[in-house]
Amino acid sequence: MSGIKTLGQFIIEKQADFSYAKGELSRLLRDIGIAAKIVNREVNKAGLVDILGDAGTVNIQGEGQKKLDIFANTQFISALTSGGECCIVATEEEDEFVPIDSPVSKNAKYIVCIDPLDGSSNIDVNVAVGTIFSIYRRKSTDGMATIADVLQKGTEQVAAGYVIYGSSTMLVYTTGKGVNGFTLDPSIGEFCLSHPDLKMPEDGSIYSINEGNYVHFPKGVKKYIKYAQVHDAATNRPYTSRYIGSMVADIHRNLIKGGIYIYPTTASSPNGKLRLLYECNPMAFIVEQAGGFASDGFKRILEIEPVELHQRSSIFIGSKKMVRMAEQMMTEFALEAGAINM
Ligand code: P6P
Repeated sequence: MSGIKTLGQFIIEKQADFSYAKGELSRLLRDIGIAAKIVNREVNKAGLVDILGDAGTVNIQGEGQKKLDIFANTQFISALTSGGECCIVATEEEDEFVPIDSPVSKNAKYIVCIDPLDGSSNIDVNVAVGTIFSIYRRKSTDGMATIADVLQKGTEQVAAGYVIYGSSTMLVYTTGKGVNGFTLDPSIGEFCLSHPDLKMPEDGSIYSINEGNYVHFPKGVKKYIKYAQVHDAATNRPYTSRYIGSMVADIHRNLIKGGIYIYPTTASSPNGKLRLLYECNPMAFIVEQAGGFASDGFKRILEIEPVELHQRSSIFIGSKKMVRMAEQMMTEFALEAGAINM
């Protein structure tokens, strides 16, 4: 095992970095890693067993649930329940938050917000999907944790991460001291450190957006897309358009190569499509820790005050210079429309 550092070894090694480290956060990250390996096993053989396709149910988002959505949701809730470090799970797949009330969780200090399987509509066509998670410390000090413990700003996160089930399976996470990536080695069943201290390029030439919604985009987004398509060698334009339809995969690629992912308001998603608590906040924490930036077009994602569990937001996330340019164009038109007072 010389030279290999597993996720478990890395977590213990870094545990000293946590100002309140008594091992709980380490154990919580371990629990998430275990569930990710179980989900990975099913995702990898999805074409061979009866786990493809629709579950025949609809989540609170009004989205048809895939069998793997339900499977992944169950696996993460089960792992977090038996691990004993989590007192509430807020998941995209459940209408309400899930209180964890088990003998081993009596003194649990952490809240986990999770999208168990993001991009699941891609599973049936063998495109990368992902899990996204966010970890907060509970604020309340007695009794059962409540919704107030869940509705915390993104700046309050103590950790965040994603798993990408792609050509290889990777777990990428931060505890606020940089971002590290681990690749699953199936031969030993361990996530092994493969991308230490990930840094997002400050600029890039990849833009990721569903241009099929162009007619409904805000003017600032339309201007940014046209800007991306202008021929200007000095600024590496025209940019390359890359949109997988799986946020984790698009952001992971942009994290490594540089780029911007945008999901703005559209006709069908007037408040944005992506969920603040378990998609935007964790990805924003990770990207900012790697040197990038995340905005709703006007305001830093991590500063948004959540008011309800399944709250949605626009998101512009990626290389800092690209996000700032897009914000500039959004603000230009917002001023015109009188939407904001500068
Ligand atoms: P659209 C998947 O459903 C998801 O939440 C993200 O992973 C992805 O980037 C986006 O929605 C795709 O949405 O409307 O472009 O199909």
